[in-house]
Amino acid sequence: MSTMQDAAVRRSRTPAGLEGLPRPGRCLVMGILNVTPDSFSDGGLYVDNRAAIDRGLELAAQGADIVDVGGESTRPGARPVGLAEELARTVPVVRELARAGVCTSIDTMRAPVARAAVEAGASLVNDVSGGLADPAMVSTVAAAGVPYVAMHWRAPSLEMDRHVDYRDVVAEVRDELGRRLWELTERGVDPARIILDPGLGFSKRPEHDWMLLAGLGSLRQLGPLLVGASRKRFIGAALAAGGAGEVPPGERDVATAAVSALAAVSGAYCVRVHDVPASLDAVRMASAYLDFYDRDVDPVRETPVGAGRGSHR
Ligand code: PMM
Repeated sequence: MSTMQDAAVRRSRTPAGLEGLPRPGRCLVMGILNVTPDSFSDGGLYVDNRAAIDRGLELAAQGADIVDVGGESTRPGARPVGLAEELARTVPVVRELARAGVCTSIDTMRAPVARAAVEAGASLVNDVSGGLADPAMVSTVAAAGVPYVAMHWRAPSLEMDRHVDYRDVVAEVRDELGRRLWELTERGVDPARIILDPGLGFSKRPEHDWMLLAGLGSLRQLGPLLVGASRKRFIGAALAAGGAGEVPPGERDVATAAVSALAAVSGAYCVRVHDVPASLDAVRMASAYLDFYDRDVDPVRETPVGAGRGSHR
């Protein structure tokens, strides 16, 4: 086969896409919009609804395929917000962005917030608890019929750092995600709408995050993957390697883009990031690279992206 034919085959094997989400033929870029006073890197910047809407429009103009609106910080140790407060922070922002034609997702663990956001126009529910925090979430997303991100999660923010023991983090996260997938499907969520997420930084030490990133090829066998590495501690720690402590969150965007490229080359369906332009360039480079990837050298990557879906469909 010629190189160009090779490239065409490769192109045809990029993620087919999920119903209702953009299909640019490369790894999607989800822009983060935290409407919170206390998120770890952008808390307090967009607490006001107007400022949040403007930032969401800016993320979309920068090329975000999806804008992810969240009203509750999930950083380790964060305290939960009241339901009314979370609704007030997120739903008007989702409504306004959706009205402007922006593909929007809602980052919530609460069924009533997911339901209200979908009614306001959200195209996807992003639940860091994978349906474990609110017993009503699974039936809510099953009824809503929108794509659903189920992240690997072991405990609420206040306790997550007490659940970081793994013998083989990739195998355990794969098993735990596999069980979530089975249960979600059993309870009526369309498997073709499920995106899984290894949950970097959630009940993980920095070395676990790196192992999971390096193990994406194995996790991908379960189905499409979202990777949320942006500005997280494991990046700050790796940048400071050789020195003391961590590079601060605001100085982690270039490194985040590098991780986005690695995730995309490993077959991630979507990366969730604060700085959209850098990661968009990164996933475009990954896509161009994959077009000419020499599969003879690495037959593992030959598995078509999303092919693993057959294992749960
Ligand atoms: N990380 C955060 C929040 N939401 N959602 C998914 N699906 N995956 C993640 O890794 C994830 C998430 C925490 O980061 P932030 O405070 O910067 O939003």
